[in-house]
Amino acid sequence: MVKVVFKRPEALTETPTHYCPGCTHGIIHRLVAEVVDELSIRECTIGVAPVGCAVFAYDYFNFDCTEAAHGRAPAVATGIKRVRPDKVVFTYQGDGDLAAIGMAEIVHAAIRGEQITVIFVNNAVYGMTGGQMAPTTLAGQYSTSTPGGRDVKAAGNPVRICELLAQQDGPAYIARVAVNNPPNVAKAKSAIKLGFRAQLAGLGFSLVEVLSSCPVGWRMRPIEALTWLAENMIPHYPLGEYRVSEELTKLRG
Ligand SMILES: Cc1ncc(C[n+]2csc(CCOP(=O)(O)OP(=O)(O)O)c2C)c(N)n1
Ligand code: SF4
Repeated sequence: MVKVVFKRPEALTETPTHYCPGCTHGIIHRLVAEVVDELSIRECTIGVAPVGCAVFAYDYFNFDCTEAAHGRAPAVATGIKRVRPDKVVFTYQGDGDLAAIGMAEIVHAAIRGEQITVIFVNNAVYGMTGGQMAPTTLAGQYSTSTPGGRDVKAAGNPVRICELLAQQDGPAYIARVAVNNPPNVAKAKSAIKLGFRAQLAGLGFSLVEVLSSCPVGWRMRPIEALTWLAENMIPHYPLGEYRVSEELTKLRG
């Protein structure tokens, strides 16, 4: 008899994704799906898809999903969770969605300590619309709207979301991870799982920022993009846990 050692998570449909070759959105989808399977919450999970490249996430996840326009995913998730506290509700948002048009929603949801989990995919550009500057674009970084590199005097400084939200009292868990190599992918999965566990235990808001590549928007080959992420994004966006509530610390033992 053949032993199965690797298979598609039940929480992913068999739909091929539309992501560009080398894009790490697909890895992050898989991690979320594996966590949902391992926590046995597939039948009570509701995802909220964003604008941006993950707009079709509802086609790829094998559980209930809805769509929220223009950064409003945390507000939509808040409504769903308050009406159905028995559901596990998460948003999946890019940096343009979350840190630009949706900045107010994410800050207020975190401050209120809404019982939702946020998967925040930071690839430092607006991927879907052509690789323009996002709030997270690094100083000096090329984008289609900063062809000479981001000039912070003209465009402001890149925003660090974990550091910003970790100052607030509402969040139970705030962490930043990356998916540029296998050890980091494993750590990313653990953080995503803890984010969901915080919600399951009713401990408050949780957000996991995932540093992700956009080889097409960055005009790089996939492997070059992963190296660029490690050498440029991680120094500016340090990985680690920025807030772990006391209750969550006890829960994870
Ligand atoms: C108010 C507003 N301005 C612009 C747009 C166009 N728009 C749709 S997706 C998107 C980029 C989203 O980028 P990001 O959230 O970083 O996700 P990615 O595509 O990189 O995964 C933009 C600007 C919009 N939908 N709403
Ligand atoms: S544009 Fe960038 S973020 Fe969007 S699918 Fe392609 S590589 Fe991924």
